[in-house]
Amino acid sequence: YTDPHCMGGRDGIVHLFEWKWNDIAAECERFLGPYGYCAVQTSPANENKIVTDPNRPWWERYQPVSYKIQTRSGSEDEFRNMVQKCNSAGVRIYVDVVINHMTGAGGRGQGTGGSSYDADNLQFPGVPFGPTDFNDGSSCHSGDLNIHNYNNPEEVRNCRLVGLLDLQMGKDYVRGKVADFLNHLIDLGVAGFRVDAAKHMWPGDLVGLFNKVKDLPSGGRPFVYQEVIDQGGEPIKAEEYFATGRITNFKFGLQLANVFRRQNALKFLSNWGTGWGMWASDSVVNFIDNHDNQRGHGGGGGVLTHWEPKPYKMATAFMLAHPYGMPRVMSSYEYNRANNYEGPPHNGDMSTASVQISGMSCTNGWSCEHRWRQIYNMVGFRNMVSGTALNNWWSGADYQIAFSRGNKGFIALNLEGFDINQNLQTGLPAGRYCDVISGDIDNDRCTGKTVEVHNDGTAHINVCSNCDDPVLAIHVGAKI
Ligand code: AAO
Repeated sequence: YTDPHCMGGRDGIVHLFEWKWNDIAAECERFLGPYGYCAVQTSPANENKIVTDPNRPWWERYQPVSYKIQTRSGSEDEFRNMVQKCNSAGVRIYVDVVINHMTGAGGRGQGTGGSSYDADNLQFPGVPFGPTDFNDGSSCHSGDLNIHNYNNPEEVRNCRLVGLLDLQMGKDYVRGKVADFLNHLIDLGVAGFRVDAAKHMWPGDLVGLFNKVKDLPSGGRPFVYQEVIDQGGEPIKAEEYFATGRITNFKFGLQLANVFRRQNALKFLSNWGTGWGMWASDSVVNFIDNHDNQRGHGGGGGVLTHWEPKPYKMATAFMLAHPYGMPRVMSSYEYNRANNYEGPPHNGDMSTASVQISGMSCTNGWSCEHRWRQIYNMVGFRNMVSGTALNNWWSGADYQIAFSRGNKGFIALNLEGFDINQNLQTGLPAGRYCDVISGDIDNDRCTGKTVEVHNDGTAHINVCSNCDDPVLAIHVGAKI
């Protein structure tokens, strides 16, 4: 479950949060394939509650009504087309699967696929699920059936997360219905799953569930990464979930936020990874921010987001240059930050607006961080250095570091108030290289800075200070 099934050497995931299936299909062909992303994490694909107060919030998609593939992102046919187009472009699809619960308690209505539901009576005929398929007072002893105490593992698993009706994943019938959904996604060509709210399901129940999930048509187990918010303070530990895949690493972004906000020295990153108390490299999916914590939901705020572009780009460059773990790049949309519930850019009827592209940028409210040069070029860097170790670590001051990746790539980062101006060992073969942070390689010439590497692998490295992009990165794929 830990193999991401990436096309040779790639390993970058982009979370195209709230994107429509037709737009993802187009993006795979015109950008993600050509620029070397391994995979897309999509928003939940199954039918969800239509929430009108507030009006169509992004989080309505985390309230399932059925496992029919019909949401604001599109129909099952559009979903199937997206997976086929992306696979043909060498880009895998991982689906965000919300399988711990159904809608919030109370109320009745229809979902985005037209299925009715009655949460008052725990009736979800679109699956079907009925009252005996949900945890109740016999397994949840919190009094009001909700989770209040994260220091009580039984409460966290058997009670309701923010009031969401909690499925009994220990029941074979429930596992069967959820497995049918996951197997249907595999039939459509999906390569893996982001398991929402995994902390709220017993690890043994997830083993029982995935035993019912088939191999991929191409062979091997689906790639699974489980959302478990573990920053060290609770009895539930992310490593409890290793039998069914990787885990989302919520320590990663918080620690890098401290460093790139200059609250902890850059030079201490010399042992980044398990040396900082994090899990093994092939057990994690790492990220700077995610859809929850970029808006203050989930694992607390405090992370860097695209609203702080300078440290965000630097931390992302570091994540992509460093060999530890599998990186996920967040791709967001703009919204009034006073209303953190706001859904994606939309048309008058609240349907999701298609992404408009102008040059390399998205224009109509989509942030498209994955299309920022300093980010997509570091995805290219990461692919080029795949499989090499980190060496030639250098630190010229508390906030100046540089390192190479085998004889394939070299990066320098500067958060001091003075420039890096040094002859450094790059580990690279002699030649002229384009700095892929300040520009691109275009018809065998650099649109940004050029770096001359001498026969002994050294080069004069100059990195600005107090500038927009105090990072320099070169690799053998950007040699002229
Ligand atoms: C909405 C409304 C609710 C309403 C509900 C039902 O907002 O008011 O009651 O509908 O009608 C998303 C939104 C929710 C939304 C939900 C359903 O975020 O606001 O509720 O859709 O529409 C916990 C879970 C984690 C979860 C996170 C949000 O463990 O799995 O809460 N994330 C996923 C999705 C998320 C989604 C759901 C789950 C539900 O990514 O988008 O919710 O499908 C501690 C715990 C964490 C816990 C957090 C927040 O975190 O450890 O496990 O996450 O609290 O409750 C330090 C600690 C850290 C701690 C943190 C915050 O950092 O180190 O451990 O402080 O206290």
